[in-house]
Amino acid sequence: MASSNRAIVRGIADTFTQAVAQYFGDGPTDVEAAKRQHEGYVNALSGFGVDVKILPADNDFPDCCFVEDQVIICDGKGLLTVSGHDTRVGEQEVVANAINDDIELSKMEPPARMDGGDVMKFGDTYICGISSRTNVEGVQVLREFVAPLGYTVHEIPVPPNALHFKSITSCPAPGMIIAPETFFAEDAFPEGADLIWIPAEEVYGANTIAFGNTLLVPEGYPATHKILRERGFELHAIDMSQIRAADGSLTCLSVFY
Ligand code: CIR
Repeated sequence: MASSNRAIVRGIADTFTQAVAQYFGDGPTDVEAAKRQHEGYVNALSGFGVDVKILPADNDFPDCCFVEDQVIICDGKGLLTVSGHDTRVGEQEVVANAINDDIELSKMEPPARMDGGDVMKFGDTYICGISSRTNVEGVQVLREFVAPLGYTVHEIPVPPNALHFKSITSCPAPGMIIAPETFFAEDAFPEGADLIWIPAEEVYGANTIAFGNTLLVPEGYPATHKILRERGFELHAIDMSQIRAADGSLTCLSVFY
């Protein structure tokens, strides 16, 4: 769910074809198309009433559009992560500078590592994936960050065929989680979660952003869209094909703060 009505995003680098990619895609092939898709994303957020601040891309960082990975926001405070991929560590400063007038920031230190794509707010719990990018030390820092604010952390293993926990899930409404069949054990999720299972072959369709009863969804996942409509959601679909080719999902492209 969108957790506030202001967000930062960051443009697509001219070097986007060099983005890290090993899960959903083999790497983007068309930077201009990626830029158009990113513009479509920004327009969609704006159309939902989000005040979007656009940070300039940096061609030294092909993955710089994926701002979500750099900071975890909790009730007006921010935890800057230690990026889970070495090539992405230098993306953070620009993100931190863009929000530090509004958000009190603290900084994770190595050996802790985390990508924001592994962290989902779920009521008074933060579900945190343990993945190739987020380690147990990172989860411990997250726990210490959210505990004084009244939240607990629920760890969940991310299967080896997925990048981040939220690459393959989302929370479309309080208490609900969209997840692909076969990727998780049912009891891996917090007790009482209302799980909306989608077909494994449409795994990319699991990541959505909710604006009230309307979900921003990636174009092209018909079985998932049918399931979500049957659950009573309205859908707003956008083309994410070039972003997907860089292993990016809808939530990866913004930080709501
Ligand atoms: C990466 O491998 O780090 C980028 N190509 C994709 C990051 C996607 N971010 C996210 O899921 N939060």
